[in-house]
Amino acid sequence: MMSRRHFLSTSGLVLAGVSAMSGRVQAAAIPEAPTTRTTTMQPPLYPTTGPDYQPVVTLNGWTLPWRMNGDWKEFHLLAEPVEREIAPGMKAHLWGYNGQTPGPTLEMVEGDKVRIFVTNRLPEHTTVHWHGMRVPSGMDGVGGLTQPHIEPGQTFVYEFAARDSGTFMYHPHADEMIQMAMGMMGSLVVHPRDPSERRVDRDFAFLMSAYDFQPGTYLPKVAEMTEFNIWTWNTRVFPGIDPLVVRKGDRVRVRMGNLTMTNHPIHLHGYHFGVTCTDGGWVPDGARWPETSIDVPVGALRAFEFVADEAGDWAIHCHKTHHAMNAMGHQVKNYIGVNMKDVTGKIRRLAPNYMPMGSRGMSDMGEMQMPLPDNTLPMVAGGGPFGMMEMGGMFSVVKVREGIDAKDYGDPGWYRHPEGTVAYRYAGEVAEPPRTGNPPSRTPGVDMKAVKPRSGAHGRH
Ligand SMILES: [Cu+2]
Repeated sequence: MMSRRHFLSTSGLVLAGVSAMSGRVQAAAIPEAPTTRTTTMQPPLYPTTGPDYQPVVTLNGWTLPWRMNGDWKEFHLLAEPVEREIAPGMKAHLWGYNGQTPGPTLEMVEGDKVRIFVTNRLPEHTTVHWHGMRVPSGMDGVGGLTQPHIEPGQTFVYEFAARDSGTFMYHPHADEMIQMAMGMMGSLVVHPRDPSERRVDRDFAFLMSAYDFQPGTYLPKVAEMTEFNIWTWNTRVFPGIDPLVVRKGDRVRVRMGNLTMTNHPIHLHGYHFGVTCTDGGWVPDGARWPETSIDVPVGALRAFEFVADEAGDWAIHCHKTHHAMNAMGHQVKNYIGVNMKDVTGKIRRLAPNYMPMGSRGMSDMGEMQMPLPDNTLPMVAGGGPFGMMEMGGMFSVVKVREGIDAKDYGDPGWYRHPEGTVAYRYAGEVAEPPRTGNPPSRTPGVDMKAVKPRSGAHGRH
């Protein structure tokens, strides 16, 4: 049995030790937890104290304001249920931080002493893991392993030094499958202490997450393993994802994290970029390699950089074609070349719920006024300056423009191509190409009326 006196002295020692190390704070000193529900990209948060840096811009998101308390940089994260518009026409009931999913981006500077208050307003316990950050073991946020879980209503305090600059993220390490399938995650960026080090003019950040929504519902299926149908950047899909607006000549960095359960090869048009950062740190200058697509593995972050010397509207998207597409795209049968008018009745008798893909391809889908259930999105959407883009999901546009302001991230509209620089229609005659060998047995575009069933195919005469 521990005597009261012994207890006091040991706990006093423990407290003194922690206090010397961490400056443990009183409950009354908790900073505010700002929240927002807007899905509009918030302007970058320029530092007002400490070293200068070029802040990141979070697609359809924001950076969490902090306060200085002595030499501690203090943040307050609020884990809570949120409502997120995935794109105009679809809202989702998810979990996140400070009114949003993903949570606000946390920005700090290499060497900062950081104190992060985490208040749990979820219906179940949680923790926060600082993915990629080198922190003391007890600050690593693995529920049950390095700390007790944060029960509903409780507030925990994380304290560590930001040892390395780079690209990181935060997410729960408690009931991971459910909490990440519900949208709990956020970006975390540590800027170099020397402002001239790895300086860029524009620095974009987003996290990839995937959801499984039955069309017309507001809650995702959280136990799904493979059949996700909403592929998002910062819990938004095209055409709801902010463009990456860039001034011509800017040095641009794009930081991406992957908290889905599959890899995403992210492809940028118009540029060759250098892969410059992973969650393991900066790629040394001489080891950077050129790419136009960078595969972001599961549970990893990648950043690439390029100098925006080519004006234009440049697509940036996941190269898995099903990931640049919204819900309902995956049960589709292939009816290319089939005259649907004649076979619709027959197919409906066999498969009452078939998805009537167009007989010319998927481009019909965006234009068709398909009756959709409430609160869902067409499989492909997005009107462009020349027509429908037949895209959804993980797709956006890097808009490089001459002469915009250094701090202007507003959508400049579609690119106005210089005269004579757009692919154009040839107005002359096109002769039948000479061919060798046997003609194909079935030509695309064949009318089903002309396809005679083989006699006896169904055992009848
Ligand atoms: Cu993908």
